Amino acid sequence: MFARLGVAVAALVALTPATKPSAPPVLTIVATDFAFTVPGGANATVPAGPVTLRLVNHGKEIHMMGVVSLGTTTVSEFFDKLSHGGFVGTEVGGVNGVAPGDSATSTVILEPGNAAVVCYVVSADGKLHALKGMFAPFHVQAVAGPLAAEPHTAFDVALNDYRITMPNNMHAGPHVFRVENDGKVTHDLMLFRLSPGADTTDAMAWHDKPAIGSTRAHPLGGIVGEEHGLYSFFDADLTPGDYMVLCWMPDVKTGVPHFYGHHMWLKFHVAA
Ligand SMILES: [Cu+2]
Repeated sequence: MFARLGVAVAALVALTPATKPSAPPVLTIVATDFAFTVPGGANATVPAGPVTLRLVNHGKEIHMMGVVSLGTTTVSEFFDKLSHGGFVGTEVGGVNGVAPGDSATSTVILEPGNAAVVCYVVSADGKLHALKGMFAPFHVQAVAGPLAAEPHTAFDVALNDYRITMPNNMHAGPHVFRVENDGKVTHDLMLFRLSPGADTTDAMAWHDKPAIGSTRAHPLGGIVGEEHGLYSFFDADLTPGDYMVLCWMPDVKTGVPHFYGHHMWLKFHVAA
């Protein structure tokens, strides 16, 4: 009796090691004009909890990668809605604008179920990249043990309707930002490095040609739309200079991006 109990306790101890949570798994996705290559293809699966997404842009246009959590909704239902101008699912963030030849990283918190990555950049012909093929499904699997640890963050960014709040004592170096949406509507955050002499209008020129952008405002990723109450993370290696963050989400009534219609942008300086 006691011997049997001893074996059972030993087995339990072996199954629950007292180790600290691991770093999030990293999923590297390659963007081309106009497709996403996801490791595992149609069978791509990631564990629930924090997952780090790295977007590598091998295309000639700017790309981004929004993550939509679908639960039991199928990806074909999602795509059907999207191609008719509608939307279904929960926007949980993603990697925002990445220039050709660049890469950027973001960590999102995923719930089990169906999910998809989507590029919402609009080409010069007015067509959404997603509808040209930049759309890929993946599956989020429930985890029995502890979830991966969230990234250690250097800076907190708060998004509200319609304001961005972030520290103004930024210094150069690689940083992790935690971006929380405290507003009622969905917001995103795109980061630009401004060329010397460039001003905010250079970043805002993106409104007119998002697939090409502006040579005086270089995109450095950020996070794609996240809904009320959600948070996610992005990495940025900052050199000294001037930067700008802005929210690209369209207003629910007018369709005009928040940075344009609601002045939801912020310029900041990074010291050496
Ligand atoms: Cu916004």
